Formats: sequence, C-alpha cells, structure tokens
Amino acid sequence: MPHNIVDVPDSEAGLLVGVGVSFCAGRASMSTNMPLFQQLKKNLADQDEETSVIERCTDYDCILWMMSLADFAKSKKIWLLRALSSDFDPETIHDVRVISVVGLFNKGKTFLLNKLFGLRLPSGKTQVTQGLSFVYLKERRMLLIDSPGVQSTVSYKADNIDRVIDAQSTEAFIFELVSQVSDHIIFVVNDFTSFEQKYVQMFEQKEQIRSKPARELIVMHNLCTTVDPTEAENLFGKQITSRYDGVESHLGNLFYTARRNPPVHHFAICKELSEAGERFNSSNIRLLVEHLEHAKKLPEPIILKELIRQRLEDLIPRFLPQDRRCC
Ligand SMILES: Nc1nc2c(ncn2[C@@H]2O[C@H](COP(=O)(O)OP(=O)(O)OP(=O)(O)O)[C@@H](O)[C@H]2O)c(=O)[nH]1
Ligand SMILES: [Mg+2]
Repeated sequence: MPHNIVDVPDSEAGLLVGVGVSFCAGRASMSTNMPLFQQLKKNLADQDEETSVIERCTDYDCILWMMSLADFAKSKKIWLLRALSSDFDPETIHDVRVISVVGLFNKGKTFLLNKLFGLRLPSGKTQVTQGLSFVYLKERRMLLIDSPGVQSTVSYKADNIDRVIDAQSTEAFIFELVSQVSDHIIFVVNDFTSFEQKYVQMFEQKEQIRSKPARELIVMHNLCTTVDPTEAENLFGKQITSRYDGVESHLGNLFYTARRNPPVHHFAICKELSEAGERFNSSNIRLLVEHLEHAKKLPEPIILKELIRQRLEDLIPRFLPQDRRCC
C-alpha cells in the first residue's frame, strides 16, 4: 500500500539563501520490505514537485536524503524525511546531545547503535544505511546520526557522471556536515588500517582548528570475527596500545585513551556470543554509553531542520562553487 508524504515543503523557511536550493521537509511512512532508497530514488526521479510517495521508511525518525552531490547539483533539492510514526519533529526545539557513528561501509556502525541503545535498526551485509539517518532518544536526550559507509560500491550504469568522483566528493561533504553538527563522533573500524587512522586524524585536525571546545573522539574497534579473548587482547595491543602513547583504563579491558590532541578513546568489542564477546562486549558497551551520558557537554536545544539548513548554507558553496555563481 502506498503512503504519502504528508508534509509539503515549507518553501520559504526552506530556501537556502544564496545558493538557490529548496530544502524539503517531508514525512515518510512505514510499510513493505522494499528498500526505502530504491523507491525514494524512483519517486524523486519521477516527479519534480514537492510531493512524493514512499513505500517504506525504516526505524529511523528522520533521514536526510543526500546521496550524491552531482544529483543535488541538478535537482537543487535535499529532502529531510520524517517517519509518520515518529514523535520527533525536526522543526521544533529538542534538547539533545548529537552523537554520530562514522566509518567505512559495513564495519558495524548500525550494529553498534543497536547494541549501545537497544535499537532494532536494519543492520547486516545487505542493509546499507542511506543518507544521514537520525534516531531521537527522548529519555536519554540524544539524537543519533547513523551515517552511510565511506567507500561503498558505486554504480557504473550509463550516465554521464563519474560516480567514483561523485562518491568521493559526496563522502567529503557528508564528513564535513557530520563533523559540524555532532557533539560526539564514534568511528567504527574493524582492523585499524592506515586509511582509517588517517580518517580519524582528519577529525583530530579539524578539532584543533575549531573555535569551540575540542571534542574527544571515540574509536570503536569492532573485532567482529574475533572469538578468542587472548587473540582480542593481542589484536588490541598490536593495533592500538603499541601504536599510540596513552593510558589503559582501569575500568575495563580493551579500553585505552591515546594521548592525542584531543584525546582519542579506543574501545573494542568482539564477535557476539563468542567467548571473547561474552568477556568484553557488554562491559565495553556499558562503558561507552556511560562515557556518552556523563560527558561534560550538556544537551543543547536544537531545531534539526534549522541546524542542517545553516550548515548546508555554509557547505554547499564550498563544494559546489558554481551554485554560488548562479545566484
Ligand atoms: N562485534 C560484532 N559485530 C558484528 C557481528 N555480526 C555482525 N557484525 C558487524 O555488523 C556489520 C554489518 O552490519 P552494519 O551494522 O549494517 O554495518 P554498517 O557499518 O552500518 O554498514 P553500512 O551502513 O552499509 O555502511 C558486520 O560487517 C560486522 O562488522 C557480531 O556478532 N559481533
Ligand atoms: Mg549502517
């Protein structure tokens, strides 16, 4: 059964001054198993006005539908979709801490959010997080951002856009956006490759030049194939404690804070239900939740739509300078 987006965009409030972009707020509804993104892509391609039909949303409260800078340059539209069944209104004030998970594709970002907060978001090899997907946790006063994985497969179907280049610039754009709106950023990695180290380092460098107080960064090492506790400890030593100066936590195992500027907290979890998983997972998940809840930075009032709109106003001319010239 089809479901309508019932919120027609507020074109005045949604106009991005200076770049000529409409910012569309909609409500999506929940239904069949058809992946949201396929249907949404089709709907957005089929029509150019601000109404649409969506077959399926997810357990996310809102999704910022920003899949491709190249497509955005053509359509000039970014959709903020809201689930019909959600109480979270992106156009009103909420006191929250904004917590994001980022990293390469299929590293267990969604899996981690499920573990941390007892959620049931779609996770697994065939479940690809699309767009910036938001979950509002009212009691905890948190707004979670599940991000699409970096370096996932691109389409080589005929169109005149170089999708590899487009994916790289879109990922850089999302990286900036997430880093600007988040109070806490959790990197999810498996083997801590030098590419991932560099990715974390890019955030560190951003923190050093930020005018606001620096945020501590968190890296969750998802040792998802490790079943043996000794192997987990060896891996953690090889990939983290022997590579960074820092201090081991007295609170638990596989928890280490690297003396960086700002400090970077490393936690690890292992394969669920294995001996290593039983030994380390629940205690490290609990430590990470406590770490987030007891953070110095208190929840702050935000209007999600406004927050994103402001950031887009800043970022779009930087990433698409031709759009600035158009206006
Ligand atoms: N620790 C642990 N991780 C697991 C287990 N089973 C699955 N995972 C992780 O979950 C990953 C896939 O799930 P997702 O959470 O959807 O990954 P993702 O990073 O959100 O993927 P994208 O959204 O496509 O970028 C697997 O590749 C594993 O890393 C498990 O038993 N233990
Ligand atoms: Mg995911």
